[in-house]
Amino acid sequence: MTQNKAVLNWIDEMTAMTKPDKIVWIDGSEEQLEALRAEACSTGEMIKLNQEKLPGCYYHRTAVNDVARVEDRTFICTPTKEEAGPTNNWVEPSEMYDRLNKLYDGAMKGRTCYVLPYSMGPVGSPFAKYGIELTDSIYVVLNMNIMTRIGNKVLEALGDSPDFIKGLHAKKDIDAENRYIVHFPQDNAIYSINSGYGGNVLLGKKCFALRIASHLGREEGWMAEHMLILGIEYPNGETKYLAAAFPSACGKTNLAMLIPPEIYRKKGYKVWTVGDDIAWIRIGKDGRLYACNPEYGFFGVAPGTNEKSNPNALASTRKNSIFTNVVMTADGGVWWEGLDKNPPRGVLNWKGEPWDPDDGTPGAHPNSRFTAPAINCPCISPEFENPDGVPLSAIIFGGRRAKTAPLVYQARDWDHGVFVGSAMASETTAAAAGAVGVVRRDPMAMIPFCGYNMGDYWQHWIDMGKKISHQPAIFNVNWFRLDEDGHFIWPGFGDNFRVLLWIMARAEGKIDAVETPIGFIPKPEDIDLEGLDYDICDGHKFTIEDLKGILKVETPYWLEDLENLKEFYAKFEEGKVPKELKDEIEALEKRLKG
Ligand code: GTP
Ligand code: SPV
Ligand code: MN
Repeated sequence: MTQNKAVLNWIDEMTAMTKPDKIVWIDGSEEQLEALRAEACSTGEMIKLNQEKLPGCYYHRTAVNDVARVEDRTFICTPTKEEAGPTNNWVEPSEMYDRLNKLYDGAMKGRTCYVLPYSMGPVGSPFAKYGIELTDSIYVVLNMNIMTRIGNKVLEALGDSPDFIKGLHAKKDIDAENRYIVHFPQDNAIYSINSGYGGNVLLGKKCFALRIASHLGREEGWMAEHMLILGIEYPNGETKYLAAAFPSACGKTNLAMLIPPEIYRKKGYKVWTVGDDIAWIRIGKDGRLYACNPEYGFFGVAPGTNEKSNPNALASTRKNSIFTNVVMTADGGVWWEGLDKNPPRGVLNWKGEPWDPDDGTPGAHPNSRFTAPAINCPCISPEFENPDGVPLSAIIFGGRRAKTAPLVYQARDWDHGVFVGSAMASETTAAAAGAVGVVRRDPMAMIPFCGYNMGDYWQHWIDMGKKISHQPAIFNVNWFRLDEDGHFIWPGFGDNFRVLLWIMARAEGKIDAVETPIGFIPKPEDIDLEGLDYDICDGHKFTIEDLKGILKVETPYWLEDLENLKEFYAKFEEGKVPKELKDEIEALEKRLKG
């Protein structure tokens, strides 16, 4: 426990409001966690899986109305609406506190309130920030134990300091109408009520490490980004790092754990995973950008994960993991669409109903997830716990675009790169409640996660560029171009390594490229296609002609997209979109019409 007055007073205040029967401090010990697992199994909240096949693994189903982040119920309650900006939901803070106080009144009656101290970033490192989550869910405690560093060591590191992020989570009635995910950046506070699903309730993740942290980063001169971090080890033993921002369910976990094609493995190339979802980025003493993964585990999309697409992710889930909303088999195993081609029979679907694979419904929810310890990952980077992070040579933006965006292009310079990030758009996925497959603007993959006005966020990016002596090169990728029949053209997954090598060669100024109105694209012969001689689909093999097709800049689509981007910029208050970005959009239009 702790003598920290700020912590104790806040807990008194919150528990006086929520009125739990019991308060239990989570110390992080294996004995206490094991007792909680047993308790959750005794009430049916969790199910122990087959311990021979999946040692230390558990299963959980959320309510059927509670299976994804809820962006329309997520609020950034800054003192003024302008501080939250046009892309966030906003309610005046005192009005929101009134609403919440009513909802939380007695919300934990008959329940236990767990006090969960956690750290984002290695405890005691320059990156680390501490939080305490009060929650009435054992599922949350057990997931946070995988996703973050928890327990007494965090309280010790915090000492008497009042500098911690306050998080209050109550499951209440899982009532979708009264679900709230609320952030008060000025108070370092997060409130979550009426949900029990991942991103809504594991408050260290999107709520703290992105929404609150992006606000802190702006004030303190660093950045919190929705980015994976990976290292490429070259045959000479050197390792270079990059970070990449893709929207939810657009391939971060897959890219972070990529296994290079055989021809490269034979030469001695290797990819190391530093992070798969969030990067905190600071300026190092040498003037370069350094990135650290504040998380301790992976909360990954299950469907589509298999021995071929992402063997490292699959291996990470084989012990001490939690599976949410997947299929549970009769012998206590798990299954999801895309795991293999043999759907099991006599099983229960994500809703807990007997499921027949032939009935046309998915067995696992499309946003079903695994929670796996990062240390389980066979390719976890030796730098994973480096308190100073890893130096970035390149930053990649990307999205899911059937048309428009080419496979890869490089921005002209930092400011143009920030523009490219601001111009990101992607088809929506099952990671958030709402329609799937609709193109929406998603600058830097941060539209659901930026804790302040996105115009100010862009300015922060521009300003950071001015403060660093070595700016990483900035790129945009799109693995998701479709042909007329709706098939992916680019093979993707491990073969994305071919594009990463071009990116790194460009970042180091080692090869030429073709200048186009949108930036630099590869000479087709500079993307090595050796070994890409397998069937992608229906007997089709990827050819240099296909490559040329997906590298083409389709001017009419770009001009159309520019109009859409202008409308998006126009949503911002006068003067909020940085002048640098306005200059970039004008220059791009000129070059395209050139
Ligand atoms: P969040 O955890 O929601 O932030 O998602 P993420 O960005 O980590 O996405 P993830 O790697 O889990 O991939 C999501 C989906 O995209 C899965 O169904 C993958 O199979 C698919 N996917 C990932 N990489 C590729 C790729 O290179 N090509 C294609 N076609 N699909 C991919
Ligand atoms: C995402 O949606 O980007 C995720 C999953 O990584 S969640 O934790 O639900 O936000
Ligand atoms: Mn994510």
